[in-house]
Amino acid sequence: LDLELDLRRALERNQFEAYYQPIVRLRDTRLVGFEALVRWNHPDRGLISPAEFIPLAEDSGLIVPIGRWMLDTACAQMRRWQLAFPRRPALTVSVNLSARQLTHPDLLPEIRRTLRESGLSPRHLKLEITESAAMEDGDRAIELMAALKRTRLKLMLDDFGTGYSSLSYLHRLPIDTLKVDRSFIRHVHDRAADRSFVETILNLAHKLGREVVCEGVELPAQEALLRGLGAEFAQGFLYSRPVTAAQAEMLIIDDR
Ligand code: G
Ligand code: G
Ligand code: NA
Ligand code: MN
Repeated sequence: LDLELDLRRALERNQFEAYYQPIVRLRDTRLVGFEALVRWNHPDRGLISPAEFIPLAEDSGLIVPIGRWMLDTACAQMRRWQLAFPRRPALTVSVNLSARQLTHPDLLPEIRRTLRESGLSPRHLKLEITESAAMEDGDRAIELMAALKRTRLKLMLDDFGTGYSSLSYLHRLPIDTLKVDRSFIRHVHDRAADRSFVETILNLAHKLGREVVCEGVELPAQEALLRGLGAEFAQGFLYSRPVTAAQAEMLIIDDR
């Protein structure tokens, strides 16, 4: 369709922009890093949400060059911030990987190249892989994730709770962090069943030695409850919406 043709040209026309959403440590709500989220600034249609064009990019294979651009952009940006803010050396950036990218033969060499060219240390890069992408090609996905781990970067399991991964599969995945999907956070403060569900995920994650990011935190009541349950990190509109790099930089400066 037209949109796919436009998408094909969007990279060379510089129409993508990286937005950044803060991730905070719940203990003291200090900034620990950002999730990088792509935006498409379409000349006629304005800003198009990735929810609209990522599926198209995946079907057409365009997700591979778009993903490469995102990885380059996010790593270079985080390296610039580390140089500009030497008192914040631990900040990390997370980049989303779709199933199509995970199984692409060039993924590992591309990531090594990006790290080398940007000068970013791998421990400051996190890759977000959805539960469904991790399960799509079971054993192969585990092998790829293990290879990624050998480059010393961190892996996060995204949208956790929305897929159907078994406990034994979860146990085998070489991930560092679980991101609890925001659908479970929405009523964590006012529905006992949702609180029990999140509590169980937290117990499970911690027994397996994984840390947890709670997505979609919008209310102080949700934050207080999650802190009480021992969740390490949170992300959501309570802290900030996804913002431009310039606005994200102000958030780093304001974080004391
Ligand atoms: O930013 P927003 O919350 O509108 O993102 C909507 C969806 O698009 C989310 O599921 C998010 O993970 C996905 N998404 C955003 N940026 C990227 C990206 O760079 N690569 C991939 N594969 N998915 C992305
Ligand atoms: O699938 P993924 O977890 O990557 O999705 C990220 C998406 O979630 C982005 O589109 C972002 O705008 C959205 N998002 C981030 N924080 C919140 C929040 O607190 N509430 C809601 N409703 N959406 C959020
Ligand atoms: Na994500
Ligand atoms: Mn997510």
